[in-house]
Amino acid sequence: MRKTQVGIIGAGPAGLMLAHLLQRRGIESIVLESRTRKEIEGTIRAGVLEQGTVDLMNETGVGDRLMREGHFHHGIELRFNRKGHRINMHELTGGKNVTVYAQHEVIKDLVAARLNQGGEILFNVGDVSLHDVDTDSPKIRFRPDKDGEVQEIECDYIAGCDGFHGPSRPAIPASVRKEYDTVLPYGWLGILIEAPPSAPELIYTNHPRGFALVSTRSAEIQRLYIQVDPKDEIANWSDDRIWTELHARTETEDGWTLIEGPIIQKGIVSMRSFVCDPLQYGRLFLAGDAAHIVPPTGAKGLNLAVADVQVLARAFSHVYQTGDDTLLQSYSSTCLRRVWKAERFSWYMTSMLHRKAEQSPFEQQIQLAELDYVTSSEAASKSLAENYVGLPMEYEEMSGKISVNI
Ligand code: FAS
Ligand code: PHB
Repeated sequence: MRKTQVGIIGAGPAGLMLAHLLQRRGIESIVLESRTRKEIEGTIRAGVLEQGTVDLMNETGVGDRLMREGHFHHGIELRFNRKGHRINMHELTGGKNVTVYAQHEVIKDLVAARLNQGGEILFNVGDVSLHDVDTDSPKIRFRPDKDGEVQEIECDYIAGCDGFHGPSRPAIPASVRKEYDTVLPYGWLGILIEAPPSAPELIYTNHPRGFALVSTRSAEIQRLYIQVDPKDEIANWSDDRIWTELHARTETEDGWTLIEGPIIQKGIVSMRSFVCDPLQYGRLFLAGDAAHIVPPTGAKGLNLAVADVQVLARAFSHVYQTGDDTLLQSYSSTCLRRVWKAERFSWYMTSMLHRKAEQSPFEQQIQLAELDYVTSSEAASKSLAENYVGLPMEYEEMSGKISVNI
């Protein structure tokens, strides 16, 4: 039977960043991924990295391409009543930014670093299951290449980084798990187009026809979203119909226009807010989407995953260095403080910008008042800015209860 110190299920941002942070601390891990390398490096998902995520990638030697190819944004625009209002986050947060750099590019950088350093990623595995997670020797069983003979890895610990639909969260007994789950009445229809940017920064719009977001991927590829019914199907959306909605929802009284281009990818994602509590059970630790989901409006999903594994890597490092598992025992409570603040912010941005089908005139006025307030009050815009660029990490040892040198 194979052995490793940390068995990691899932090669998304959580699993790959955890493996990378552990490798730098001399802690051995094996990453098991159900898809192929080509598939995970081609999955179009998140686009915005918080300052802390960018800093971590640079501090740990995987930020070179990000610094060359990323787009550093000092602000965002909130657009309502056909007018744009810029939130200068750089100024409001004492110099922090967000960086637009696609999630699949982060995945490519982390996979390359992992393999170049001789780390192990088992791609295309099948039938992954977790066993004995409440003992000192938890195990992962799986089939290599989807249909090989079942193999087993004995671990000191297991990190469940397998996303919302993976097997790790269900390995925490239902009697132990408390799940907070809200499916939101909004979907996002996202497109990738071949065109130059229409604006220097991201534009979030609140419009009677629904929310729209103008984002970017590069000087040649743009990422655009419109709010749709989450039950709608992409087959109902011709390119013309998508452009009609995008132009209508982003129009301004000074005639700003969205630059069109060939649509090279389109799809609809539904939206939910979800938190599992606790994030740990025995020697199983959940991180990222396996533990929590946020609506994408606040651009938090990927960044929360990275924040979780920063806490987890420090806790693993501390226990291997000292034998003291205090940080491991407080992993869930430490992460959940940040998770709930990100849930709050994502809910706030989503509620402020999306139009419910049966929205009352009063609710519409309250939304517009919130937008007017957050774009005209320094205190309110500072609050939005500090959440958008990413709240500071909070580690258990900051409470002074424990000193850690990792
Ligand atoms: P991930 O889901 O990224 O990774 C989990 C990995 O585990 C996957 O590679 C999966 O193949 C693997 N896995 C699953 N089951 C397995 C099994 N049984 N065995 C082995 N491996 C298994 N966030 C934003 O901030 N902005 C966005 O615009 C945005 N858009 C999104 C669009 C979509 C369609 C989705 C689904 C999510 C989006 N998100 C967005 C959220 C997303 O970026 C996640 O927050 C982020 O990927 C979380 O990273 P992980 O926790 O690593 O989970
Ligand atoms: C994206 O570019 O995919 C993106 C940007 C900002 C968000 C969500 C998604 O809030």
